[in-house]
Amino acid sequence: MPFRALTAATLPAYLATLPPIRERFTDLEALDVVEVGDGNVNFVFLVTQRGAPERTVCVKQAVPYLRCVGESWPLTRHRMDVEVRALHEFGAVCPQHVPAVYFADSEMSLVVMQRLCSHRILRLGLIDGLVYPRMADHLSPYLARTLFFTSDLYLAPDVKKAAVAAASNPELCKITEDLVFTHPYDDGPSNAYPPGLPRRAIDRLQRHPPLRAAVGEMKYAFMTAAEARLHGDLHTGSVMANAEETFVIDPEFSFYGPMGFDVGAFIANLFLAYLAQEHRQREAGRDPAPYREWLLESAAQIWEGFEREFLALWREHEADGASFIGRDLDGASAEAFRAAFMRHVFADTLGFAACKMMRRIVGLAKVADIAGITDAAARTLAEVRALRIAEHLILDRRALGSIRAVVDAVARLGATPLEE
Ligand code: SR1
Ligand code: MG
Repeated sequence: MPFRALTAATLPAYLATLPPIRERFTDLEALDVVEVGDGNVNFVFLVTQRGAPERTVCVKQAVPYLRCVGESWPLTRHRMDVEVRALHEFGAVCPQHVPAVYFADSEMSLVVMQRLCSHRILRLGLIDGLVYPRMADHLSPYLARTLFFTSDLYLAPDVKKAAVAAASNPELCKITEDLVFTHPYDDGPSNAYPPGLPRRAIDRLQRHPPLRAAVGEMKYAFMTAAEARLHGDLHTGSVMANAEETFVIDPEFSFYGPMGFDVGAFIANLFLAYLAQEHRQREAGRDPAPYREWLLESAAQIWEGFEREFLALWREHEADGASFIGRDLDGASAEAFRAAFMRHVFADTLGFAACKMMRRIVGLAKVADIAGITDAAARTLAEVRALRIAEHLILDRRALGSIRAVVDAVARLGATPLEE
């Protein structure tokens, strides 16, 4: 069927033409459809049979432009093919944290998938101050499994190279190259400076050679280091969760890139939530300390759990003695390489986390955690602190020896006054 953009009114008739979807419903005349997409890129519909809430699916369609800007920003519909493939590949290695795909239509740039009925976008829950007790337990294996099983540490070299080529996603990567790694630092056209952000804080990003050089290194790694298949946009708006379950959604930015980009993206968003919650918790009449401690502890546990599980998968894979570096003649070299590899991923994680934090303050597409703070002074304070933390993380990414040192630094710099 040639492409046409669907609406809540036209979707039921389209679904009725799809045998695998038709059989999920017993009354196709009684479908309620609501468009719920609140992301920047696509349209999302929830379809439910009236009187049978268990008969429900989620439909996501990519239109040939960027949703949050409109038709003036054309964007390839190929992103839906990328997303569907990523959902299949991530679902194959981590089914408990990836929504099931029921049907995909490449020409219509559309996917029909599992509806997550009792789950909420994580960012919105965090803004409301909800604790997700399983979040770190779930995100760590998600990251470890998706990154390990798509890497050269697991795949045969020819299979991996073919996978890199098949996952090419140049248009969406270009968005990230511009919005995360270029425009925030060169006063680019897409920037949106917050009203209260002091000029000197912006200059610190844009006229500070050590920082520009470090961001350049991260951009180069993003563009060249095809280490593993990434989600590519793993912020807290790309996760749906409740107290028991966690699902990672929306991998339309997926491509083969540096592992630390996914880990760093998620941790960065927890740090931004941490900064926002000083004000948000007080505003809600609560002591901010316990919730903020949970956020930082979660960030630390996600890195520690990721590292532990990634290494366990790697050691298990090489248990027969065949290691990535070749025969381990002294019995210690394979472990030495693993330790060096994890130090590299850790430094990348911090560098990418920093870039993600900086772009969310001065660039297009802000995070509601901070941008939604209505008290102007409190918002500005969170923004200035975010930039200070980001600068420290990126400049000292190779010197910061542990995630515990990182969260200590976030707590310290996250308590600094506006004027320093
Ligand atoms: C132009 S799209 C803006 C942002 O939304 C997505 O979630 C990505 O983070 C992208 O950079
Ligand atoms: Mg998205």
